[in-house]
Amino acid sequence: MSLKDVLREKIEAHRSRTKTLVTKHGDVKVGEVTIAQAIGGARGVRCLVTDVSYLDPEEGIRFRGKTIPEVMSELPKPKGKDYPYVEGFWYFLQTGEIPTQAQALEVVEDFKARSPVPQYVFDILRAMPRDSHPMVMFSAAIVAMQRESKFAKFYHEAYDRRTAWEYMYEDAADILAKLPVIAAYIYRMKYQGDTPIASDPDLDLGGNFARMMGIDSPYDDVARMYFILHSDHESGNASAHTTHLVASTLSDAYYALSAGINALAGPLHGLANEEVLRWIQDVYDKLGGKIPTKEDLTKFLWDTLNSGKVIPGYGHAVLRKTDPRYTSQREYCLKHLPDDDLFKVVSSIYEVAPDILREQGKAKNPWPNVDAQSGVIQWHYGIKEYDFYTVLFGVGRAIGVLTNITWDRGLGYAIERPKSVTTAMLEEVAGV
Ligand code: NMX
Ligand code: MLT
Repeated sequence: MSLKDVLREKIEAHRSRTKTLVTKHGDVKVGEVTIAQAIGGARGVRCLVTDVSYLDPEEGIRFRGKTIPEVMSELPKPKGKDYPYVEGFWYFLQTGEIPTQAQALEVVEDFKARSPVPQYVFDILRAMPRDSHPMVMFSAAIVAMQRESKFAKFYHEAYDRRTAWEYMYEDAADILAKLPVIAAYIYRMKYQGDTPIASDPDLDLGGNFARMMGIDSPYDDVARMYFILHSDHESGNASAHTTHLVASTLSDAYYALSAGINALAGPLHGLANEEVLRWIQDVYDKLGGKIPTKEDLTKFLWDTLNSGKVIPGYGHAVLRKTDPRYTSQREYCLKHLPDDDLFKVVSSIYEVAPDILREQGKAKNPWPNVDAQSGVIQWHYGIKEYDFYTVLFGVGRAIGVLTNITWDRGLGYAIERPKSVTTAMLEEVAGV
């Protein structure tokens, strides 16, 4: 059975569960909302539903019930490689089933057919000021392709909510297959003297991305690892939530993903991986190029906090332990680049930052998140233009959010529209 046939079975089987919950148990409370939550970014409010991934504060992320080590070991891999096919991971996230090698390869072939990017996208990118942020270019390229949307066409010509997910899936797969081509094009155009590299039809998504970036093995495995690790973090994070919100209006996947990418571009969200490198380079500059010691880092961390800024790469809205995505990338570094100077600096920050954040007493989670470690690996393989890092995060994040909006349509989730209240109403409830 093809991925889409498996998905059809899964979605149809799941619909009755959703329907029963809404029609028979719709009044059951899942939680309550406090004033602090209403003002404080809805932290901890349980009002989103997804089965694609779940984030436990202590354990970290599970994709379709599996931990990161389980995903990395159980999914099929290209011959001689350490990390799974991104295409097989897409199959897994969409269906919840581990694909066989043949099923993963079927998606590899399907994505190849979907990967050509319309020429007008390159023309648009080339017409933009070269110093536009790469996230602006990335988001613009995605929304520019909206005219290709099969969902939008279906909506206007023959809309039927029962089959709407199929068109959402088509758009989702079309977009994901093109994103590595667009990301690599932006990189080569903007930072490598405008020297785009053509894709290789014999390679999988990770291998092809490394080739189009112009970086040798093991960067293909780095790409697979990176895209999988950044794919999903349940539904409440800003990029996933934005994508879901926009798609809930029956906007298509092009509009929705472009919006989600814009959310990812905030420094408190995905842009933090760029900020980590910016912060470290700033420390180097202030020390005249000397590698900072733990004492130097302690001083700079306090200076950062005392100037009212956050320590990028540390803290989390949900997690209360070291992010397993940080740990997974750290393990990669320990194996492949233990002597890298930047890795040593990042490790030293890990040794001092949690105590400093605890002493400062504000952050609820003093531990590192995914962004604290990801830049080191990219830097090591030659991507020193750190404002590009969030684009890489965006390619990965697309896997999760596009899966989520496919299921949103499959299960007929409603347009999102929470209720707002006024400050006076809160004061009245609080009795002030
Ligand atoms: N450095 C300094 N202060 C911090 C940090 C940090 N790393 N993390 C949290 N705080 C502060 C936070 O700014 C807030 O201060 P105030 O009361 O003055 O507004 C206070 O601690 C309480 O915040 P929390 O409840 O612990 O965190 P919240 O859920 O509001 O925010 C983050 C979560 C991730 C936005 C926050 O920890 C942060 O700004 N971290 C640094 C940026 C970062 O690494 N973002 C990437 C997150 C992962 N991603 O890829 O998206
Ligand atoms: C993410 O991957 O989206 C970040 O860790 C932020 C979050 O989960 O809130």
